[in-house]
Amino acid sequence: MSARKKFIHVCLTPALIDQFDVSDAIVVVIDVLRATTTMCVAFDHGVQLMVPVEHIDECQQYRDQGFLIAGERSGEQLADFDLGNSPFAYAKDVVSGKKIAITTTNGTRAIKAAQERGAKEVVVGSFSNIGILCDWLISQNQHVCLICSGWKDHPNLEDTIFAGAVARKLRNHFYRFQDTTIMAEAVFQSANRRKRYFMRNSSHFNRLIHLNLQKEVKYALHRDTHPVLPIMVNHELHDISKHLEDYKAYTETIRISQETEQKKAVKS
Ligand code: 3SL
Repeated sequence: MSARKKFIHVCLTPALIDQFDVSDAIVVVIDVLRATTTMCVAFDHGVQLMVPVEHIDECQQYRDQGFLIAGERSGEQLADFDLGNSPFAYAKDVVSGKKIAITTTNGTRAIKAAQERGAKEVVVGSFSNIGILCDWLISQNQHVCLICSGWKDHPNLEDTIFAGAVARKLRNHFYRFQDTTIMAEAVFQSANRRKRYFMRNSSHFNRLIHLNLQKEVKYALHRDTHPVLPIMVNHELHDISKHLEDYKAYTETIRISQETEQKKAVKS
C-alpha cells in the first residue's frame, strides 16, 4: 500500500450513480440477494464467462450463439429460460465450461450502469467472495466505489449491509469520505452476527421468503464460500482469481480474443 490513501465511496442505488465520478475508480457491484452471489457460485463452478444484459430480448438472442440464458424478474425465473437467479441451480454439471447470458431485475442493470458511467474496472461482490475481493481492492491502491443494486432504484438493507462489511474491512487503507460509507458501516455493525434477524422486515427478504426461498437467503449471507473475482472485460464477466498477479495481462489476452471473434463474425 502506498503512502497516499484512496477514497472508498458507497452509492446506495444505481439511480445515484451520476453523482460519482468513477472514471478513476474500481466499481464493486453488489446484489447480495441474489445476482452477484449467484455469479460467484457460477464462476466457482467453472462457468467460462457470463454476459450481463439489461433487457430480456437481448438476453434471448444469446441462445443462438450457444449460450445458456438466465433470466429473473421480481424473484422468479423467466419462462423458457435455462436458468433463473438461484445459486442452487448453477451446479457444476450444469454450468461448467458454459457461457451464460444473464438478465436480472437490478443486478445486471447496475453492472451496465457502472460501465456506462465509465468505471475504470467493474467487479462483482457478495459475501461469498468478500475475502478475495477486499484483499484485491487493498492491493490495487485505487479509489473504490461500492454500488448497491438496491431494488428498482431504491436502496435496500442487504446490499447496504454488505457495502458496510467491505468498508469495515478496508477502513485502515482508505479514506471514508462520504457519509454513505459511514452509514453503511454503521448498518453493518448493527446487523453483523444476526443479519437474517436484522433483515427480517426488509422488502426483498420478504419477497424471497414469500417465494419460499429462505434457503437462498441463508446461503447468500455466508462468507467466503466462493473465492472468485469476476471482472468485466468489455461486455463479458471473467474470473481473475487465478490471475491476480498479472490480471491486466490476462484481461488483455481476453480482449484480443474477443476482437478476433468479432472479426470472424463480421466476415462470415
Ligand atoms: O434484482 C436482482 O438482480 C435479483 O438479484 C433479484 S432476485 O433475488 O433474483 O429476486
